[in-house]
Order: sequence, then structure tokens, then C-alpha cells
Amino acid sequence: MAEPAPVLLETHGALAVVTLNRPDRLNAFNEVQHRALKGIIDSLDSNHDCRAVILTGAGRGFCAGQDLSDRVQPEGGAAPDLGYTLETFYNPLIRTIRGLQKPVIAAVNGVAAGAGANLALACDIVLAAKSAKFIQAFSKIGLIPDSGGTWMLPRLIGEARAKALTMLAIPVPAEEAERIGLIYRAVEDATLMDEAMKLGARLAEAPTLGLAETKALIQKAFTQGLEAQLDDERDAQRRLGRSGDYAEGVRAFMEKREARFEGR
Ligand code: T3D
Repeated sequence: MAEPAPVLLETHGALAVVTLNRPDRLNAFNEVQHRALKGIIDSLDSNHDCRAVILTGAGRGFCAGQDLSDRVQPEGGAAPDLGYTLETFYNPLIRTIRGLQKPVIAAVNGVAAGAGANLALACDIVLAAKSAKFIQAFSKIGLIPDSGGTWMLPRLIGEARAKALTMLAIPVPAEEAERIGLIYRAVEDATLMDEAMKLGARLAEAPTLGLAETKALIQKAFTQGLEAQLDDERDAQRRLGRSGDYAEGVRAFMEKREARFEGR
């Protein structure tokens, strides 16, 4: 019998739902799943009809990071080159999600551990089921928080919490994650996908170019000063002022009707 696809893609109009699909391993990454996910995200990136993306997991987990069954070393055997796997798989994935010119929602349906937690945090809006938890599991196996973890965590929750949660690999339940600003919102388990779909549908009808510029500017804010940020805001607003969606938004406001944005 054929192996099930390691990543599933469904489209609902302009909204794409991408599901990690190795539930027996809590959707931990092996190379096949990495290649499938990257292929799908790249195709959504270049697909103008796709205007928002939801990333979620099949079964009871979101993603448990690297599949450790691929990392067992025989006594005295050669060590794997983890720099290679970061360079080849994890880093391009995080860069692509951060660079995607459309919003990405993580719908964290269950445990998100290791690179799986940081994959969720790299998304633009993180919703999590109340039963989900986030674990920076790396220190338990002697590694650092990769997939952008050491960059994102101090920015999201501050240095003190970032160091404690990573060094101690403390599981953070979804409601606590919301309280400390690690994620946007924790919702009832039964409503997670409904909430994510509602949010996704709303974003898929929003002015996509404006959202893409907003995403890029907010991400940049951590790396430059106010002067440079003001210049970048000016340039982005100049570009957006020439967009069809801006013209439509102003017309719709003046005509007291809902705008019909086309993502152009
Ligand atoms: O290697 C490189 O390329 C470098 C990059 C590294 C990036 C990383 O992500 S390193 C961190 C890797 N991930 C972890 O260390 C997390 C390991 N998993 C766990 O700590 C726990 O499974 C969880 C806290 C995530 C969930 O615990 P629990 O009790 O809810 O479930 P469980 O029973 O531990 O797991 C269920 C099954 O999934 C189980 O299989 P079984 O016994 O039913 O056949 C378990 O072995 C499997 N599983 C869970 N996580 C992984 C995994 N199998 C392989 N790799 C995993 N990461």
C-alpha cells in the first residue's frame, strides 16, 4: 500500500490549509516531510490566487521537531552534520514562511516541540488549542533552540523567560503562552479549526499587498532604528498608494459599502 502523503494541502477559495501528516510521530520532520512542506509552501508563495495560509498538524500533535529516529548514532559511529540539515531544510523553511507575501496562521492543535514549536512561532498569527503546549525540547538532547528560536523567543517573551524556558525545556501550556505573549490566542480545542478558518477566510479577503508590507515592516522593526523604519514605512505606503486595493478601499469607504479587495 502507498505511504500516505507526509503533508496535505486543501484549498478553500483563496485560503490554503497545509497539514503536517505523520501523526504516529507527532508530525516530526524527516527529509521526505521537509521536502513536501517546502514544495507546497513554495508553490503557495508563487500562486497569486492563494492569499492566506493555515499550517496545522494531523492527529494529536502539531509537530515534535526533528524525527529523532533518524538521528540515532551507533556506538562509535559518525556524528550527523546538523549544520547541514539546518542549512538545507529548517533554515530555508523558516526564511520562506517569514518572507511569504501573505499571512500564515499556525493552528497549533497539540504539542509543538523543538523545531516544531519554532515553526509555529515563525508564523504570523499563532492560534493554539487549549490542550496544546509549546516545548523548547532542545536542551534535553544537548542542542540549541534552532529554526529561529534564539531570535524569536527573547523578542516575544523577553530574555529572562526565553533563557529559563529553553534551558529547562519547560512545557508552556497554550493559555500560559497567550498570557506571556508567546502566541496570539488559545481557544477551546473543539473550535480551533473553525476559528482558524474564520480568521484565514478574513485574511484571504483582505488587501494582500498591504498585509505583506505590514508583515515585512514589523519583522524588520527588530533589526533597525526608528529613522530607517520611518523611511521604510514611507516607501511601503508609496507602493501601496498605487495599488488597486487602496483605490477600492477608499471608494468603498466613501460609498459606505464593503470593499472587494483583489490582492493587487
Ligand atoms: O537533527 C537535526 O537535523 C537538527 C535539528 C533539530 C531540530 C529539533 O527539533 S531537535 C528536537 C527534537 N524533538 C524533541 O526532542 C521532542 C521529542 N518528543 C518529545 O519530547 C515528546 O514526544 C513530546 C513532548 C513532543 C510529546 O510527548 P507525549 O508524551 O505526548 O508523546 P510521546 O509518547 O512521547 O510520543 C508519541 C509518539 O511519537 C511516540 O512513538 P511511539 O512510542 O508511540 O511509537 C514517540 O516516540 C513519537 N515521537 C514524538 N516525538 C518524536 C517522536 N518520534 C521521533 N522523533 C520525535 N521528535
